[in-house]
Amino acid sequence: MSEQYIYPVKPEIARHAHITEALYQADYQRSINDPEGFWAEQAQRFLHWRAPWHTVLDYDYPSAYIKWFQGGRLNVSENCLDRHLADKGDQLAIIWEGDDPNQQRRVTYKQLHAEVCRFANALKAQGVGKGDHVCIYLPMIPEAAVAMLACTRIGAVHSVVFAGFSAEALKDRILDANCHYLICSDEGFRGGKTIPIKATVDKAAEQCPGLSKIIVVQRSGNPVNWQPGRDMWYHELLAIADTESEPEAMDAEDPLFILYTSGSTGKPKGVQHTTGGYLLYAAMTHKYIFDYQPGEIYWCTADVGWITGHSYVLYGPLCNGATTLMFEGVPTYPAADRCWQIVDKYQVNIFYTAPTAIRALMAQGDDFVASSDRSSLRILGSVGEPINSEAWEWYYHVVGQTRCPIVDTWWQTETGGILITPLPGATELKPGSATRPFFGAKPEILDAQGQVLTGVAEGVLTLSFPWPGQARTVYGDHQRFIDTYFKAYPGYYFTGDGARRDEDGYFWITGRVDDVINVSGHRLGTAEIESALDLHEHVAESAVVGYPHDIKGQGIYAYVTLIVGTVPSEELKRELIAHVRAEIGAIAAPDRIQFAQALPKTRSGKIMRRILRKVAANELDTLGDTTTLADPAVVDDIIANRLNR
Ligand code: 6R9
Repeated sequence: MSEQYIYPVKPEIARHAHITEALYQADYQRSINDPEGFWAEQAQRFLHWRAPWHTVLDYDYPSAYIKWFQGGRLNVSENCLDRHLADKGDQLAIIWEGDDPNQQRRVTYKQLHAEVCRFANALKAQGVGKGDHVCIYLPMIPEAAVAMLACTRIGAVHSVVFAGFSAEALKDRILDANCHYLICSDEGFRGGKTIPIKATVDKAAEQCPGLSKIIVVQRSGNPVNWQPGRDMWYHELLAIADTESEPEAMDAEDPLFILYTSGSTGKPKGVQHTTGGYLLYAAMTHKYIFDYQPGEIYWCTADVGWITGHSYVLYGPLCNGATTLMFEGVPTYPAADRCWQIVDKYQVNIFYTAPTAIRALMAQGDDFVASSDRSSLRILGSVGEPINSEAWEWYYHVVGQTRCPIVDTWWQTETGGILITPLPGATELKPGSATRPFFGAKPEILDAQGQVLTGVAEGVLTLSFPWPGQARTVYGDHQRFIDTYFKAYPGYYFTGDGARRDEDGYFWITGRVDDVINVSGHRLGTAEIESALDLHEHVAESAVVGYPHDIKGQGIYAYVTLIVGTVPSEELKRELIAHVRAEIGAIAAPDRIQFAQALPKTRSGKIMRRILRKVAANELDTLGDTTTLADPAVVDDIIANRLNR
């Protein structure tokens, strides 16, 4: 990497930054040499505790036993709301911008606290208690924040399901997490379209006998089906709810939420996070990585249905008493200048989004950006997938006018918060590199045999020591948690990502090394999409791989063999795409479907995905060894009929 690609720290940012290079060096060393002392100090600084902990950390990676701040008691909503009332009661907690540019709401800490207290009481009145599981299927409206915080107030565990998932996917998640309660809206709005939320819930609920109460937020006001006794209006429950609510003092290790994510097998994993460690990690990373300063307007574009929405729309910012912007819509509606209009409208200082959005906006041309002022912007962030240097440079030069450092933040649902990232006042930037570990993070690159590689190296990315935000288990399947993350490389947490470390010790994430693909920053297991396709009556077998896609990062390429006698057609392709949408959701719809006579398999019957990936990427000269194939002619047919050329 030559010098010209290094962007030095900006003195004007470093001058007021929470963390400078000298501080980073000193505190990073301390966080590694004395993790317990370091984290105890942070836990005191960032959180309000009802009772002190007796043990900072107790862990055993082989059995995936991880406990932080045992004995400590605290409440998440109290930390995010009550303790700000004295000095920030009238400050905005949430700025909400509707899909329709003429709709907005401003919610102060006082107002948010009042509504959360009332809704917490409403939930209690419906029988929701400590430890109960509540499914939340809501669009990006302030009530999503209220619902999540109200759960934490009474010690209920939320499982937020992204409102773009289908009824089928929602049903699976309700059943797996054993939710008896669900909170949704009548409808949602996105990009000018109306999304049928309650209707989807009704369909899922048909197959969820345990789901006894559904609370519905009125968003559109259009009529929806109603099952008296089961369905209740949010506003009606609020109207009769008490305003006083004592937060439940939770154990630091009590479950806080479950969030489903894709793995390399077909069944999504309910990643479980706990109370104390997660909140500390979300708050501390938010403050230092975005260099959040009091009074600033902070906007993370993620949906609350993903971990980024949990940690960096809601919990981190609110725990720090920040003003967080929640956007209901999409970056291209009504036009591709929407984000910058919003930045100007609310004088946003910190903007955090995904590379796929940056690439989509870049493709629309600079005029959409140039028509706005954006001088309020100070820090830019990126998350969800590797950012290509072209998109990075555009983000830096065009959006940020070379004024704003970009924090390229690497992390995962399972890590709870950011682990590898630049710090605005400390880190020299290299476009495309997530740079260096955050405090307490000990990334190691291992080779396939599990040997630790030092210096300049490329291999699988692991972490050799716990951090407070780390997930504690997969709900209902601790063995799967062990098998997925702690078995392949004993003594290490295995991320599923590959990485390279350069001569400056900077990390470059190279992408997933398992059968997970990253489409527009969304994690999808290829096995999940295959199972959906295989359910279709005309499908004999399928294999799904990712291929390079200009906007989405990776597109979905499905190879499908049909039941004998089925005639392949464009119409059938459309039907299969619609079928996957119905089974999982629009985010999983294949971009390309290739009908094949057969799939390339080894003699032992394993599909050779390596070859399918190469064909999908149109990299035919690097197909590699095909001699282990049972029938090499199969590949010739697949190459002849490939769609990407
Ligand atoms: C936060 C989030 C996690 C996977 C992760 C990796 C990819 C996320 C990245 C990145 C390169 C970054 N990923 N951030 N790759 N650079 N800055 O996205 O969580 O949905 O669980 O996805 O996303 O492959 O393993 P999640």
